[in-house]
Amino acid sequence: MNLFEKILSIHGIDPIPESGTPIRLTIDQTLTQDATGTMACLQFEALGIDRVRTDLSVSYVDHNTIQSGYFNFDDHRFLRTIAAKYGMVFSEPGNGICHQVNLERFGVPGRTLLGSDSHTPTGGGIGMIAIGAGGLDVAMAMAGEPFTLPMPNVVSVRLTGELSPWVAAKDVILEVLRRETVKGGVGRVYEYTGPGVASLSVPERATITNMGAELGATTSIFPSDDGTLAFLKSQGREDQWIRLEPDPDARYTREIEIDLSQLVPLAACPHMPDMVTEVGKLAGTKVDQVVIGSCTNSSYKDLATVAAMVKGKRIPPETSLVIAPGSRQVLTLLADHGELTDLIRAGARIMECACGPCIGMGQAPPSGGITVRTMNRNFKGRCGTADAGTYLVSPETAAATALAGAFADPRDLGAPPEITLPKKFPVQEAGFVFPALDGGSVEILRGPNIKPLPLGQAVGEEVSGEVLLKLPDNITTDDIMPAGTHILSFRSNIPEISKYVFSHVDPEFSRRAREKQGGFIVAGDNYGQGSSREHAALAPMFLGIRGVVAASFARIHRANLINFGILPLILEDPRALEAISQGDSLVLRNARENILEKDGFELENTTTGKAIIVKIDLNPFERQVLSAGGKLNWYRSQQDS
Ligand code: MIC
Ligand code: SF4
Repeated sequence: MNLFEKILSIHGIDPIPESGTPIRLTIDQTLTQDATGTMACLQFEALGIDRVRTDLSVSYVDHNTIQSGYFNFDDHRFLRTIAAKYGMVFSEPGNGICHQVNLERFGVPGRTLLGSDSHTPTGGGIGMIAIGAGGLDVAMAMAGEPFTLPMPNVVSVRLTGELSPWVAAKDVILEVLRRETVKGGVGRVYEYTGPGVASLSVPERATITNMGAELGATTSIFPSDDGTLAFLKSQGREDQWIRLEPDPDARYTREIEIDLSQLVPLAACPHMPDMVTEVGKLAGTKVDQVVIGSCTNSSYKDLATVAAMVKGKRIPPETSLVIAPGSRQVLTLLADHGELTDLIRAGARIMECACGPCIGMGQAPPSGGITVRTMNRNFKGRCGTADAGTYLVSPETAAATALAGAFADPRDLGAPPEITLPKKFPVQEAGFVFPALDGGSVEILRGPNIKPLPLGQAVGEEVSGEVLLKLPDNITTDDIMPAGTHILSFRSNIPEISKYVFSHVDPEFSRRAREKQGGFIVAGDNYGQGSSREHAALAPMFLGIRGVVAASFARIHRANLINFGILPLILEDPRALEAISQGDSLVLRNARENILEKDGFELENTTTGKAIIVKIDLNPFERQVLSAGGKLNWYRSQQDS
């Protein structure tokens, strides 16, 4: 068995089914974050269960900590009180980014983790099956329901050799993205194997599994070996270690080989994480801003390396250097060891331990500017400035670039600094609130921005409407439901946030959808790539969107569409897109019967008179959920019957 299969079998999935077969995976741990967690908690509450049924559920506040206005603090207070009531651990604002903190504090090899954030696979760095999902799926997991997914194909990424000086884990995943592309991972798990694995620490492995999300993969995973034990020891959790490796004769659907010693510093260019080039080719191009942090690259080693590189130097005034440490533990260490002072003296701006600039929460670059970031996504506009270009690089390349004020290959800087990792990391109680055994008497505090959950419509005899928007390939959830300081404040208020659906693509979309009382969206390949935000389905549902007709869908977004009763219709022949225009009227007759029983059917374009053949690739459970108008409706109908 390969490692992924071994963990499935520990969780009762035995024998291992053919790829594509639905599997029901029991979930040991969940994580939620504030931007998706308020909805997940409202959904959990709607299930009517008195306490979470996982081994551990942690509610993090890390995305929206700006607190401009009462909205965010209201959300935080709601999350703190609902966590206490239902038995979740609460991680306070300022305690760090969910994935970094979860890895340090709670990650356990061989366990399963479901998180309402697409970068949950960070946990694969410590040998967990860690999967990102919509908030409703995570709420169901908190209620003890298994998570259903099609059995993925497992690809082996065989690592040989060792990284050369100045080449980093980030360059490994950028190389995988260069080869596999942003849609190459759909339906796949990337399992890292081979002799090169031992040379990578757990935080380095986590950088790689984190950004596996950009491949569209179900998850990525590393074995649990001596390096994993060393990491757990440093966190005072060695008792949670088990050795977990693939069998020597493990089978994979495909093998990719990467010789680590051949890699060079790489950068993903605007506006997709797979537009990868060598940093050397960009050398000399002036940059306005360098941002170091995010769940991909803000471990102690990452930031201590940056501090050592800038120590005693001055960042040029035309370039802004921003540092966002990944966790309170990392920040504490930087402060204790004096690296924080080195960063401050070099002119860096120090941010709170949170997602911050990664999700457009401040630190937007200047108009037409170039921002170089250690983050994982560079979608157009995500940084907060529509016409800026974001490049994704390693912390080493970012620091070299900040020092030069222009793209620079760190290999030109001589020998890299030697970073000694502490034997023990400071494990702290500050920042966490652990729940009491009985939360029955806790009062949940809700502010006026927390609005009730809207529900979807059951599918009737006919689903019809106008094509409200026609879009190209690779539309991201940042395109569908943008984030940023203003919009992110409305994650608990669907009527308000729905005004911003597609606002960066077509500012008139929301108004048009309301006027027409809903309709269809038409798109190319990989529709909905990127985040797990279910608001990208929930808000369109609120506007009356009944179906998306696309050449293909990204995994998490497809699940979110089904969860909220929006039909994910796949074009049998993507060339049929040419025959559909914005403004055309579409009708699906015998809708209920088709959804419940057929794999393919006709959608009529009543404007052109042409039939469009669509497929609907659903398992029996998804058919029930869709026809009920979403998972909550379905769940309630089960409780009533
Ligand atoms: C992201 O990186 O896009 C986010 C913000 O973390 C999202 C979650 C969200 O939109 O709240 C994700 O990756 O799932
Ligand atoms: Fe936060 Fe960015 Fe990571 Fe998303 S990708 S969890 S916004 S740091």
